[in-house]
Amino acid sequence: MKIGIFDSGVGGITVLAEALKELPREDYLYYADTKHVPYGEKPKEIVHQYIFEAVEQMIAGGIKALVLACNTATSIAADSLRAKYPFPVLGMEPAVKPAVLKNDDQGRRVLVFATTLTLKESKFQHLVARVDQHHIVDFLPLPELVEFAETQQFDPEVVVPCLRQKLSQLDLAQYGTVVLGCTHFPFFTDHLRQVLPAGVDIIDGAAGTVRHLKNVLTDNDLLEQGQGQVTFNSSGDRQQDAARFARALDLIRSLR
Ligand code: DGN
Repeated sequence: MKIGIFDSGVGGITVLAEALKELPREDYLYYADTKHVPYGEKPKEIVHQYIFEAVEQMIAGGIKALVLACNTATSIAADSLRAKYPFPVLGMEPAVKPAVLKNDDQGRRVLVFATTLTLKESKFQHLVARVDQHHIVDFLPLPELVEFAETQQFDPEVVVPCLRQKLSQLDLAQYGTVVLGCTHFPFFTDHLRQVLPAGVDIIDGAAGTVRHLKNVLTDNDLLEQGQGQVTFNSSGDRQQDAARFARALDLIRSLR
């Protein structure tokens, strides 16, 4: 059976790439709800319903575990999916904790980028309240990057000025680490480096989630010797989406 990897769109490809690196003998079903992307600015209840519909499609494709390769979907539906389905459900978590641990004693601040929904949800707020004792964490929604990733707009002449404008309100010199709390954002690591001061770390949650996936598969005796095959599926135009996802997979592999 396959490992199911889910996102609203192309962002989960950044997690798929990591999974293929760490678990190359597994087979994967990558499913994206491209009919409804972006999730990040929509009402929570509607997004919750979209996610359950998408997961039913994935179950029909035969999955043994589900990775919510989407911070927004994780905040909204991970707990209710776990309550409903018997297979392991893994999610993303913005890497705030390691960022705080690293910067707290150096007197630097941490900047988290995510979708509006992720930042608004109690899961994120509780995480920050738990780990950010000295109030060093700031956050900013960057829905523009989701749009750019979906339209495969990676031209630095378009993306970098947009980032400069969005970040102009912040004193960037005070940050030690930037946390990418949306799986669409790692495509823009090089663009962000052009805007952030030299030396700022940029981290995301893909490696942590895949490490967790490996442990869960091992503990549940679910590891398999497959072919490393990836099946792409989506709620939108499947052929076009599959071609887009394959290009995105090549891109993220070239960046890491
Ligand atoms: N890639 C998703 C995330 O990590 O939150 C959401 C993108 C979106 O649908 N806005």
